[in-house]
Amino acid sequence: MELLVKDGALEKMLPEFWRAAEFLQQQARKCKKVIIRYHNDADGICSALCISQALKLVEQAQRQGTGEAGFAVSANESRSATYFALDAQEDALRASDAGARALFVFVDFASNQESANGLRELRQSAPGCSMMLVDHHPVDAKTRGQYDFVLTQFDYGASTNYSAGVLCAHLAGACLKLSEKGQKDSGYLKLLCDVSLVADKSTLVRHTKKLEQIAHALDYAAMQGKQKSLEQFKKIVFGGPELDELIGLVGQQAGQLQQAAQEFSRMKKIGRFKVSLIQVDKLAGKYPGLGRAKAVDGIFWQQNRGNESEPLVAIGHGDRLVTFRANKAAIDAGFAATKIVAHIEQDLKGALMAGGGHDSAASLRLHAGFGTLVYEEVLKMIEKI
Ligand SMILES: [Mn+2]
Repeated sequence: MELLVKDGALEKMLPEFWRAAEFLQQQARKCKKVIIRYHNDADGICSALCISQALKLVEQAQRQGTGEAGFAVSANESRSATYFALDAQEDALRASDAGARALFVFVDFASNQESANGLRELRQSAPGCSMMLVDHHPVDAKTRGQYDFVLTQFDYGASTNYSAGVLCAHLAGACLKLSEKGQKDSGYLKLLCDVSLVADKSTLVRHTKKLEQIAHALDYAAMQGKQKSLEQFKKIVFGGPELDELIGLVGQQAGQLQQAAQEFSRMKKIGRFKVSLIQVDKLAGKYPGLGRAKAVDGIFWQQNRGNESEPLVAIGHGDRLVTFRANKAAIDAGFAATKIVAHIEQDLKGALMAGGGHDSAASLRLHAGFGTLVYEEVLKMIEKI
């Protein structure tokens, strides 16, 4: 199998991709129904597209080769990094609809500690189901125990500089190879892989204008209105009128965010970092297709442009949310959002509903009224780095 990006850890993962591909195909055949659950952003969407493409071809080959009935594949978004018990109840209904066992594939989310409950609920409500995780976020030990198979680069010494899409593209590549259908889809997988890496700000790929446009368009489309089908997302990836229209909307939004940066953020030097303090509640509901955390993301990348060598951290703070973004210079200077999240999880447990992410981007969702307390604690921690 051809590697789609050059990276030492990825090469070491090759046998793991084969094992994961075997697992995915075996379970898909056995369970008759595959339910993909993807994080609702460009990386999650690229990941789901990779897996569904691979399974489609595997299923076709199986039907044509053996005359057996195939399996069904469906996909549903998750708007949170956490898989909740309520999601599990919904999924259990979907599984029972099929009148059979189901294989659940979770991509780009559901690896944090808070997801363990939801996964346990799924195990109970959809008896006999099989559960697989493909994610580049740190996998909590307890949560990991809920899965039948976990594919993560952390087992091979790589960092979160990966995307879930790079893992899914190689998993899909291994599936296609196993079903001997490979080559003609590798261009598509490569594109999805690269878009996902650009979307998650990875340095493993060159950020061309075209890749950035597709990544932004997917992010925008994901947040707009009702859930879209994977077919709709696929059209955006391939370009054409859908992509052009979204590029226009993304451009308008960038202008609005530039203005928001002036109105709702202020810069402060804290310790060794330049910190952009953003009033996140002021951003709520203002930008079609952008939640508060994503709006902070947009402002942060605007402020970072042209100043990449200075350690910049953005903190979006509101009544129920504290969210972080950091550029590479800040990470190199010692900033790690995961350490802050872990500290809050331990010391201000009562304030926290859910928290997670990686060192350069993470969020804390809080119970109402705890915003100021947590925000002040975060500032103190940054000063000490
Ligand atoms: Mn991701």
